[in-house]
Amino acid sequence: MSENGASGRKVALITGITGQDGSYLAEFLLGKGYEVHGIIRRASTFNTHRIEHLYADPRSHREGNECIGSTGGESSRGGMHLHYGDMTDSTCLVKIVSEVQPTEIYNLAAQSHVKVSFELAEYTADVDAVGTLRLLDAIRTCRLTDHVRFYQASTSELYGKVQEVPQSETTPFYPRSPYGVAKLYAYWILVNYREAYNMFACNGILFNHESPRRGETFVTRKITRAVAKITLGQQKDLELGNLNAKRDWGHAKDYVEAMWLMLQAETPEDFVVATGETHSVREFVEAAFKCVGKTIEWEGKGVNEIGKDKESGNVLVKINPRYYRPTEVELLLGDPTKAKDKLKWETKYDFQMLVKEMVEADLNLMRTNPTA
Ligand code: NDP
Ligand code: GDR
Repeated sequence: MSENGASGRKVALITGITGQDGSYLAEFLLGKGYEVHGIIRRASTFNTHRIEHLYADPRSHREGNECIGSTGGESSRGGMHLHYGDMTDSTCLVKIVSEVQPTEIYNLAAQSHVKVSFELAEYTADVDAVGTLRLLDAIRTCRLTDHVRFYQASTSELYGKVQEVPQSETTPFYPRSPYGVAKLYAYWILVNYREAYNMFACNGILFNHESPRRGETFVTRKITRAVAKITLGQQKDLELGNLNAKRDWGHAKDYVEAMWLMLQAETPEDFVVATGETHSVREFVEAAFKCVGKTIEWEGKGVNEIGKDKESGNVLVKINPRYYRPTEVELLLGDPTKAKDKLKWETKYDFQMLVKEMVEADLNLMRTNPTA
């Protein structure tokens, strides 16, 4: 049994709590009776829309948010505690870890967009690679290495250029973007700290996972938003890049449970979390349009390829090369056998359920708020 369980304290600190995964993880841990602390960045507009429902009174949260902005302190509402901080600022990380005395830390904060990382390569390395080092060192500075369990949001982007299919914990890494390379550093610094300081620290090598809370510029959400807007007459067509890239897409709700399971295990290990099924971007487009009764027919090749509505003949999908990446990850397919066997992790969602939930959520969103 974990040390956390023995001491009875269940205090989680989540970096990246305002993101897709952070919001589902916070919900999940609050449901398990954890005291949940999150690190948020100061932004010029509210960046807490994904976690507002976790506050007893969202209006009072906003006041609280202003309050922590002016005092530099902490906001606590509805069982959740928020702290201003940033992965680029080691002083604040030490201060927060020292104050919170967490039993579990989930490091989800990242500049997480692969294409953007080619434009913001140094910043991505600072946040995703050195940020992880800063947080691990904050734990050492606070003398908590024996008392805290650490989860690192590693990624299937580590595999990059195809070396082996399906990809498992033993597949060699070959990242193909500044994001992937930054995450490779984070992966190995965690392994090093685990071995050097005997820390309970795990890499979750998670394959793509999506949900209605997915950021709007990732391909799945971009597609489901466009399908909703096209259906409601708010948008004409959808521009995409590489339709042939294949991804192993799961649901974020299933994946945050795997994060937690890793930290409840007897020993700290690294795990692949995936569905074991892969689909192309093209297949995702077809499945999403099918949810609104449209069949897509493809014509042309490369940048000239188009996707037409079979019934009306209207062009609904076009290629725009600006969405191509300088180096692409063509095929991801994970082998989740170890997580299933050792953690007893199971998925509740399949591909069709995921696509349907995302399309329906975006239809509801665009009906009530066409400018969303
Ligand atoms: P999101 O992009 O939705 O969320 C990223 C979070 O990190 C946000 O809360 C963001 O804050 C925060 N953040 C960004 N930069 C900083 C910084 N400098 N300091 C503090 N916080 C920062 O990502 P996901 O929820 O999808 O992913 C969570 C983690 O898992 C990421 O590390 C990602 O790289 C990794 N991952 C994701 C996968 C996926 O398919 N979703 C698969 C494998 C790994 P703000 O809201 O202010 O922008
Ligand atoms: P990915 O996700 O790069 O796998 O990283 P993304 O949804 O951005 O791209 C998936 C694939 O779709 C292709 N694609 C497009 N992508 C975007 N964003 N926009 C487009 O218009 C478009 N057209 C085609 C891409 O080229 C790519 O092949 C995500 C992030 O969450 C990472 O943080 C995480 O580590 C990995 O998943 C696992």
